[in-house]
Amino acid sequence: MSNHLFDTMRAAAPDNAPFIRIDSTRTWTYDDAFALSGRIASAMDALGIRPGDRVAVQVEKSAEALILYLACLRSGAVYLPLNTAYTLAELDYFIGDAEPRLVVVAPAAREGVETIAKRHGAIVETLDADGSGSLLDLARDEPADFVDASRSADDMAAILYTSGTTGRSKGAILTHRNLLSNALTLRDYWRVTANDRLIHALPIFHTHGLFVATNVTLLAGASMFLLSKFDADEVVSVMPQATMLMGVPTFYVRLLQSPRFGKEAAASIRLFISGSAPLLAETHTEFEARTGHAILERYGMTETNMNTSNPYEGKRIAGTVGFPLPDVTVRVTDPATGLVLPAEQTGMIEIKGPNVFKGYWRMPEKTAAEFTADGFFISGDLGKIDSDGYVHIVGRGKDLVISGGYNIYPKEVESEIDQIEGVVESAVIGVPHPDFGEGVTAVVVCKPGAGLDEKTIVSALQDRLARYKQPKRIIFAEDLPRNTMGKVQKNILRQQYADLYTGT
Ligand code: MCA
Ligand code: AMP
Repeated sequence: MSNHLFDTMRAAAPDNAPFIRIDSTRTWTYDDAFALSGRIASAMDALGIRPGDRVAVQVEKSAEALILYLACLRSGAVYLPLNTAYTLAELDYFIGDAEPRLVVVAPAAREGVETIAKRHGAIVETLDADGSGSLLDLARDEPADFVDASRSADDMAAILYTSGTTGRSKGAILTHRNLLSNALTLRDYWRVTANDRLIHALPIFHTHGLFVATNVTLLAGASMFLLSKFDADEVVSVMPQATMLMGVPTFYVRLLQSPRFGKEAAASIRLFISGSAPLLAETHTEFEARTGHAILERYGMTETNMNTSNPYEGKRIAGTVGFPLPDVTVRVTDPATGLVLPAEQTGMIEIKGPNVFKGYWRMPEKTAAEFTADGFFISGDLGKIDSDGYVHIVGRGKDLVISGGYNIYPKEVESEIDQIEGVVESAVIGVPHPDFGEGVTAVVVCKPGAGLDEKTIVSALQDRLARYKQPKRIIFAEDLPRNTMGKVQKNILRQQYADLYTGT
């Protein structure tokens, strides 16, 4: 029997080598991690989890949480990570849609989640940030030598939910092939080896922290410093022992604000990588001036894993996302005609390759709508490929805000605001924010005398939307600018409030 992704991870693990470094006294070797993953897989088997069952996980970052992901791969379960910021209202949708057999949450969240889980026929176990909880209690006495489920390249490994410009979130199905092919490509492209020590400060419920950072580390037999979250001070402290950092642009903006950060702190680092949101050219330039390192920017999506990367050797050009990865085809088409455009012309970025997902969970029509007839995934990003082959992302064809690397779909926020008593309508936009890149901003039209202010709106959203989706500022307006078709002109609003957070 073979397990497409996990077999390769196991084969890449060096004997007796560190995998997860928590601090100077606590390290998980590959052997430790694989043994616990076997115990957890055995415990899940005893709970009745079978290959193809979904396991939804909303827990704080920990070594045990990463090992739970490995346990799911081994047992053939489909791993479904959920942002810890999601409210119960948001969770209800994901659990109802994915119908997981098992939901793993923090002990403090058990009661609330159990009500939802029961309604959808799922069982609940717990895992806390310190590794305690009912799941590991069950795993403790189980055997470590689990017989891995047979999984082929085309089998589902994970479902990651991404919001949509219309309607509810869609679960992107990632197969064993998608994850393995992309991680091997990145490992080789970025020259990651068993000698590397990655600073892992990203959340582990998204592609960046889960697949890019973790799978690449595993497939190189490298190790990682697992930090619970990004804290510039902590990152600078651990840096002298590390060789790589992966982050969203906000990481680099915040590092540059730290007086402790500079050439000396970065002396042992061989590679700084940025992605998930556009890295400002000025951040790239300032970082290079301060440290001598050109940040390597790459471009990906939940549906496709990573598509392009600036080169390891060769020029890393600020404001570009580099070249298509070796096994990925990237093209730019005319959004009106679908015809492929020549170099330097801007259009829709489309992607094809083993990295591209299998489809949206139980949404065949939505899946079909996002692929071209010849099998390219339509990214929704506007860009061009220059005459040297570098890909540039120049805008978004989709109504999306990216704040600190998290995606926020305005439609979702607008429909929550519009339900508030006294609101006539709203438009949610992203405008430049010095820390988060874009700041979620709502322009709201109220009924006369509604008596709404910023505070009442924010508190109405509290239990409905994750904190990072909530507007940082709310602006009240008499009406929204519309074009002759009646469509709200968000570009006008973006221009009007462009200086809201930067004050320039
Ligand atoms: C936290 N807050 C945020 C964000 N994060 N608000 C807007 N955008 C955010 N990203 C809220 C907090 O709840 C808090 O609210 C207030 O803002 C300030 O929190 P702060 O302590 O400054 O935030 P933090 O905890 O330091 O987090 C900021 C962060 C974090 C480090 C940038 O958001 C982060 O790790 N982002 C990475 C996201 C990521 O991994 N994206 C990859 C997606 P209050 O104080 O009012 O309660 S994968 C992807 O995009 C594709 C595939 C790709 O290409 O990688
Ligand atoms: P997600 O839905 O979280 O997978 O986010 C994917 C989106 O993030 C892409 O469609 C892009 O719009 C954006 N993105 C990711 N990496 C970059 C980058 N390096 N530069 C600009 N945008 C990026």
